[in-house]
Amino acid sequence: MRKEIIGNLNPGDRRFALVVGRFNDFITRRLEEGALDCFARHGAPEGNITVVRVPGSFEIPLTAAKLARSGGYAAVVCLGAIIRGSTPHFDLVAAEAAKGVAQAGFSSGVPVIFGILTTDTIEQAVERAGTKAGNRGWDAAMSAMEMADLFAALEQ
Ligand code: INI
Repeated sequence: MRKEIIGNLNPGDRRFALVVGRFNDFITRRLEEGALDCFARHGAPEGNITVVRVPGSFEIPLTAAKLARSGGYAAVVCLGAIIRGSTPHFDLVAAEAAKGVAQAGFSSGVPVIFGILTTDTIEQAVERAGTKAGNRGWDAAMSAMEMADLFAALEQ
């Protein structure tokens, strides 16, 4: 019979880390609120969530890799906001953040979730941070719970 392995949206008693960029914090605070709300509404105890703050998205991958390698977390959620309108080096920061977050997952073997907005305008960022287009922080927390549960199932 066909076997299917899936992760459920169940945090259990697992611990999760959030790495939050302070740059564009009027957006990243909303992403953080969305992620924390999502964990709470799915039953994760507040004490099982650790929030780590870094200057900007460029610093997120290194920090996420350190947390992921620590062995203390079932998944690491990366939250940042890179807005083209506000920087000439948008492409550089965005590319490094995306590559780095992926690398943090590969090198640690722990799910590291990409919740970093990369938008052309501030309006687009606002739309993805709890207004018209949902909240990417919430979505990232969902992915973290699913991947953590999936990885636990894959280890059995
Ligand atoms: N960091 C961001 O998270 N978003 C941005 O839009 C951004 N801009 O505009 O430059 C940004 N830059 C800071 C960068 O992430 C580092 O913190 C900084 O370069 C120090 O290494």
